[in-house]
Amino acid sequence: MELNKAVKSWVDEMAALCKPDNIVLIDGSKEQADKLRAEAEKTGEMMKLNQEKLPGCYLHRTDPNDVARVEGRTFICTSKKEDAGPTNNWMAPDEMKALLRGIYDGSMKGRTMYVIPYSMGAVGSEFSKIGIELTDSIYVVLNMIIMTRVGEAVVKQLGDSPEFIKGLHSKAQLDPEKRYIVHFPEENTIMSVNSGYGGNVLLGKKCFALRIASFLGKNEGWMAEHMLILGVQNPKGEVKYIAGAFPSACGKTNLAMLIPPKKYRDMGYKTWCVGDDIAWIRLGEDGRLWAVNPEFGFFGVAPGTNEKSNPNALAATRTNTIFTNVALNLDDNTVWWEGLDKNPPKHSLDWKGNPWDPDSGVKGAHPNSRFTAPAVNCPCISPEFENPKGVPLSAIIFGGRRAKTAPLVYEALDWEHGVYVGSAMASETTAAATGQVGVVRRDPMAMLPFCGYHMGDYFGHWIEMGKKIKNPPKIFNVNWFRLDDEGHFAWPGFGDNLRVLNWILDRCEGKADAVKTPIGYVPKPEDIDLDGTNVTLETMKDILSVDPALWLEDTASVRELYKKLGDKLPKELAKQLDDLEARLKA
Ligand code: OXD
Ligand code: MN
Repeated sequence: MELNKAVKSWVDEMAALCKPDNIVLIDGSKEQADKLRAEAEKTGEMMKLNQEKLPGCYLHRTDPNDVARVEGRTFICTSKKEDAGPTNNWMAPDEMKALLRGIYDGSMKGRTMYVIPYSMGAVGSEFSKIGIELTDSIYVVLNMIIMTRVGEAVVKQLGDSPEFIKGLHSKAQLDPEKRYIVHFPEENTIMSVNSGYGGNVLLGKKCFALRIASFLGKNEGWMAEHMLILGVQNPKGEVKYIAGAFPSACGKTNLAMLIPPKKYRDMGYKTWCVGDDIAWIRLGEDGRLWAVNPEFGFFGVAPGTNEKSNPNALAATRTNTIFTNVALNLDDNTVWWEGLDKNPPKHSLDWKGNPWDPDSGVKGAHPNSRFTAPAVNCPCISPEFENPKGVPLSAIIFGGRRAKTAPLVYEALDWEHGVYVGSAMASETTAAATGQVGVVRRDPMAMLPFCGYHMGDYFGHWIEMGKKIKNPPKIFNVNWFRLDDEGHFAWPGFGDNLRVLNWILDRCEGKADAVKTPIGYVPKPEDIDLDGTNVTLETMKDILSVDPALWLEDTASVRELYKKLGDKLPKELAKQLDDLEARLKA
């Protein structure tokens, strides 16, 4: 396997900067991966788990100061500041490169630089794009092998082309003060340094497939979105696809792998996971939107994953999985996390590797501990997962965690109103990013931390796409987290969310009724099937209700966000906001 001239010359340049002792090209072979696993075991970078119970599984612990994405240290370095926009950190590219050069200089001394050729999307698909990640971490290599398609086939596909996304990662000294996750969208380049945490260092994921790809998508007329893709198969055997954007850790992976309630399984319903985190979406010849999941695995949050919440995800983690920052059961060399079951191991180490007492009040697993699992392990992985053409979208759903404001589900009036609904998304913060937990923040399309350019231009791109789509998917908003007056979740969620998805898909086919309200079309309480739940019609009425006063508070906060975007805010959205307020006041 021979790298082309463009790749070689960039690798040489980066090697001259980072000064590794060796350079190793990742070929995608099992032999090489086995060798790397053995080496990581020897150095303690990874720990082999019980190979009878968890064949091919390993545990890794990050530095305790390095357990989540660092939004404060993530930069979009476009040549003009206004192109990065007010929601991204920015520094002039030359200034940033000078700063980074100092940090990378000699950072790989005594280490090996691994060269990972990888494809986001099935190799050779029209949707797909190629990246090369350079890293001094075996953990990164082994994660990238799970999360992307790597090796020889990718090099062959790239051929002589200089068109690849450059990604340079060095753990350096894991110094949080010198930690930078930097994107140069105009140069197809990502530079990540002083971190070893997945979201910062698996450069194919958030950095490439969202930040760089969103920028490419805007210029090339497609969309890179922070969305799951789910197929719902009805008893007639027809499969309809839904893409959904939710802020981090809002039950997105659970929805992507939803299991229908028993009644529905008995009727013949099935659900298929195409993707749990990212969707690349293009306009098809039929005038519909088509989507692929560019990833090859799942980088899921472990805590809360269990037999009830997500048996498919749990099953996916039983072989060839890398666990990061979970607790280690010393009795049988298996892993544990909060919410896995009610039996925390008695004899164990916590995520930092310290002896752990479950009764101490200290958590065994870090709240943002993760599993990196091959997608093919998932029992409900879609037969279309590898389809190079993707799947056609019937609906797009936006969601968030709102105690009171948003009803269980509503449908946008049309595409432009749907773009407004996405732009107005909001949720409580979680542990996936560093910072305060439990604060409501606006997170348009769940892209706030992942948009590689000005958010106003991003909204504009959505509006422009809408003008080109002859058969657009309908757009909906869901809120599984509405609370009742006692502060309990009023909707059972999980598999029962299929009842809501069915209403959504019926709406797409003109088969379900709705009430037109100021915020959009809301189901009649009796239109959502409650048979087999203990939700009463009264409760359903309550969680479908819309309080104009609360909504006017919300629109005021959307107005603040819009103000920040200045004259890049599309006039269509400004009008949507005015119109919504007028409808709410009427
Ligand atoms: C993630 C996220 O998927 O933070 O890790 O969104
Ligand atoms: Mn995500």
